Amino acid sequence: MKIVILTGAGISAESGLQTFRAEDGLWEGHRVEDVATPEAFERSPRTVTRFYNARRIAAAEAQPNAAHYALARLAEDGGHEVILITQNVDDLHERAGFEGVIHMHGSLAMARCYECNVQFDAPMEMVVGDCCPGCGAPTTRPDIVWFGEMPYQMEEISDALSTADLFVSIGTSGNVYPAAGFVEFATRAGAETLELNLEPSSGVFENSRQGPATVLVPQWVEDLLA
Ligand code: BV8
Repeated sequence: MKIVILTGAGISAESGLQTFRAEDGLWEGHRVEDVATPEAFERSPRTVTRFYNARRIAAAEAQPNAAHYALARLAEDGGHEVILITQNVDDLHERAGFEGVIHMHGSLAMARCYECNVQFDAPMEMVVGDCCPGCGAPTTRPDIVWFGEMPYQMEEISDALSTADLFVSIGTSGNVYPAAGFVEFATRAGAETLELNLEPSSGVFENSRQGPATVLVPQWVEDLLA
């Protein structure tokens, strides 16, 4: 069976990483539009750089949880073709052993030059004006897809969604597009759909289970591999 999985901040919540929609609508004390847009970076590059440095450190200090490990086990088993698309910018899926994660919103581990577009490993703490290892210009930024920017690997994602037998959404509120539209795309392409989330999201799924990812995901994988 070809399984396409989309994960969001909820799968990393039990690893101690904050999700985006805390009740006060603030995210690590910031409004999203003040730190996750190209305009924000233009307007206050130090604030945005500091914000991502703090999240890069938090992600490095966090540990993958049972949900991350269960997805790696599912892929390793080889009984099913598993494609994992994550909206998360942490590397917990990789550190749990999942290979070939599609980071559609970029990754804290990477930086890029907005002059020559070369991508490179991000230092733990980036500094505004750091020079690009490619062209030497002082034009480096976190390799994160901000609001208003095109997500990565959309071609690969469309191919996966149009040929999936099963689409599973884990730990995402379904607020941000185009990711929030994947379930509809998969449904139209004839896939079964399942949501594993703390509470129902805005998406329409054939099956939906509520609970913490560290309980639901290992259970779902065990049932599949049994
Ligand atoms: C694009 C990287 C087009 C940043 C992120 C008006 C103006 C401009 C744009 C738009 C607009 N209207 C709509 C748009 C499009 C916009 C959008 O969707 N906006 C929303 C707000 C309406 N989208 C974009 O701009 C995208 N690009 O459209 O480009 C384009 C076309 C042509 C040419 C150029 C461009 C780009 C969006 C990407 C933004 N970057 N992340 C960073 O991380 O710093 S988005 C960020 O929030 C995440 O990556 C994620 O995608 C998103 C939502 O977060 P979730 O993962 O869902 O987390 P959330 O907190 O919301 O929910 C957590 C869930 O987990 C909850 O349901 C909770 O119940 C559950 N949970 C909690 N604990 C647990 C749990 N579940 C299980 N177990 C637990 N323990």
